[in-house]
Parts: sequence; C-alpha cells; structure tokens
Amino acid sequence: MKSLGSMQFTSTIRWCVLLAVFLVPRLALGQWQVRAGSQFPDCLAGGDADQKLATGCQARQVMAFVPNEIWIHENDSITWKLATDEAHTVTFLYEPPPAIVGVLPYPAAQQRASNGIGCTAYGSAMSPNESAYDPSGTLGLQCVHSGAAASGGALAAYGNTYTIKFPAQGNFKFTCLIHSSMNGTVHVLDPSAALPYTQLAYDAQTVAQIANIAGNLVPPGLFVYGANARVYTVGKIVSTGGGWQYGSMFRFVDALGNVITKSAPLRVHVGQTVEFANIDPAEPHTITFGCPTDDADCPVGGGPGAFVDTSGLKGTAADGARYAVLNAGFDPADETNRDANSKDEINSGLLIAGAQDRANGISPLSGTPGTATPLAQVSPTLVRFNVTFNAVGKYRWICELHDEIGMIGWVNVVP
Ligand SMILES: [Cu+2]
Repeated sequence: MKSLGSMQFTSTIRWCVLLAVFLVPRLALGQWQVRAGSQFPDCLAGGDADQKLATGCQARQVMAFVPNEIWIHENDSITWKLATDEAHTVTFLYEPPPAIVGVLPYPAAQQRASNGIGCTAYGSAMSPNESAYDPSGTLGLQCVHSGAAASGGALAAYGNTYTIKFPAQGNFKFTCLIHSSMNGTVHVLDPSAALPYTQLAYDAQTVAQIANIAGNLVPPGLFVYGANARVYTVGKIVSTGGGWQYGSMFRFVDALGNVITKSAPLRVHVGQTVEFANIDPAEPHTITFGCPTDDADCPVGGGPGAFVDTSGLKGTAADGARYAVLNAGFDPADETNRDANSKDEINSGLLIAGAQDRANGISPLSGTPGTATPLAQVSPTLVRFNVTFNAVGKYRWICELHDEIGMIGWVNVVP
C-alpha cells in the first residue's frame, strides 16, 4: 500500500509530465531578435546635421536587415529593432503558394507598394505590432507592414521595435518598402525540425555583417586623373542567402576618396566645373544648393525630383549628364536658414542607378501597385550632374533626401 507521501510524489510527477507536454513547449516558443538597419559610427552628435558632418556620426549606413536570413519554428516570433537614424520598414507582402514548374504558371504576387500604401490592398496600410503573418489568410494577415516614421508607423525612431508572429510554415520574403534593395528571408519550419542557428549565432552574424557592409564603402582611386574636379556618392551591394543587403556612405567624397567637410572642403577655381556622380548602386541622392525643393518654404518647389537652376542656364549634355551654373555669391544666412530669401538655387533632381542595376528593378521612391518597371535593359538613368562655379565664395550644398544625418558638402571657389 502506498503511503500518502508516495501518492503525493506520483501525483507531482504526473503534473510535471503534463506541464512538460502542454506548458513547456509554449514557454519554449522562440522569440528571435534581429535588426533593421544599422549605422557606423553610431552616435547622435547633438542631432544637428552640421555637427554630424563634422563628427562623422551616422555616415556609414547599413541598408540591410542583419541578419537577413532566419530559420525559426512555427509559432515563433521575430522582433526587428531599428538600429539607425535612417528610416526603414519591415514588410511581408502577399506571397502566393510556390509555382509548380511546368505544371502551373507562376501565380501573381503582390506588386511592391510604397511605404504609405503598404498593405492597403489587404485591409489596412500598416499592421499592429505583434501581427501574425500567413499569406493564406488562415492564421494571420496576408500582408504585414510595420510602416516607418513618415507614415506614422511602428519603426518611427531609433530603438523602436516591431514584432511579427509566424503561425504558418513556409519560406517568406520580406523587404523594406523605402529601400527596394534591402530584403531578406524567413524560413518557418515544423516545431520538430532542427534549427541551424541559435540567437547567439545570429548576434555574432549581426556584428560580422555590419562590419562587412559598412567597411570598404569608398572604392580606392576613383577617377583621380579626370578632367574636371569630381565629387562622388558611394555605396555597395552585398548579396547573401536571404537576398540583398547594401551599404551607403551618406557623405560626399572627392576623387581621392576623402570625405568633404566644412573644414576640409572641395577647392576649385572660379569658372571651373565640378562633376557630381552618384555611383552608389542602390541609393538615390540629390545635389542641392540653396533652398531644398522639398521644403514648402522655398520659392522653387517641386520635390526632390525637380531639376532647378535659378540662373536659367541648366540643361542636359550630350552624354546624358545634367548641368547647371552657379553665378552669384553665396548668402551666409542660407547656411543655417534656408528659406524663401535663399539665393542661387540649384537642384540636380534624383541621381540614381538605373532600374536594371538595382535589386528589385523598381524605383525605391515610387512603387505604386502596378507601376513596377520591368527588369529590362533600358536607357542609362541620371547619375551625373555638372555645376560650373562662376563666383568666388564658399558654397554649401546638401542631399535633400539625407541632409538630416549629415549629408552636406562644402566647396571653396577661389580666383
Ligand atoms: Cu542622399
């Protein structure tokens, strides 16, 4: 006959087994931590753009999910942390079941949308934090979009996080709806499957990938012996198993690869022409002197795509480069207060690699459903802009898209 103590022990064991079967698997649900974007050096410099230029803060942007290929179990969740001052989204677009090659045609996937449109075609533009993603619509939303700062989304500021649950098995692509060449893959496996990496391994991959993406962004040598003085914006694409990552230097560099700053400006003689070339494979930039055209206070608006030269001497050269002429002196007040009184406005419009040269083959700034540009070989797009300086002075220019993180240049025009 069992003693009372023995019965209690047996009962305890039974409860432990029940707990092990029903409770422990729930406690063991994976909760994975990765990053959306990163930057080096990772500092604030008071939040002032000119201070950021002076100190180098945030210059090298890791335009990537790190890591961007993740293996998890069904019902696990992944948390992305925005680890940069550049805006990004985490977005799982609607993904049809895989094609059966030779049997069924490839099913229609969702067209890439802009950040503001997001998942509008599948309910609401943005999805709440901790949404579940299941393209079949059975266990979760068919399209999940974090949104970014511009759209009031979850990833509004450095350090914000966004979590997505994965109740359905499958292999899912995800992307940033602001940067088309920034994407990744999540593999959602059966709970019994072995996973190739631990959280510790992903943390180590994150450190290694950030170093790889942010390193060697400036190609050595550039065009030292070119006829004109040259200024470059540079970057590189890194391919991984998950898709694409890229790194961009959000600064202007000279033909020797040196970053141009206020204390180390570009120096040219009066009458000389400077060629600005965006040789970054993914990121668009502008060359903007005076009031930015995306500023509502400016006398000449039109947005970052507007080609502006208030001297009236703008045009396009035979080799496709745009040109403009800066005739009058620089207004020192424009340095800190660019407004309707700013002088000498010049805007290149978007300098951007051709659609066929970018990962997803569409403009990261458009992307309205149904407007994707095919990956055909098309005419070269605008990447070069020439400015002739006809007046002695010190000139400040910005990239309209990225000046807030220190993308500012200086040129001293001497006799
Ligand atoms: Cu830029």
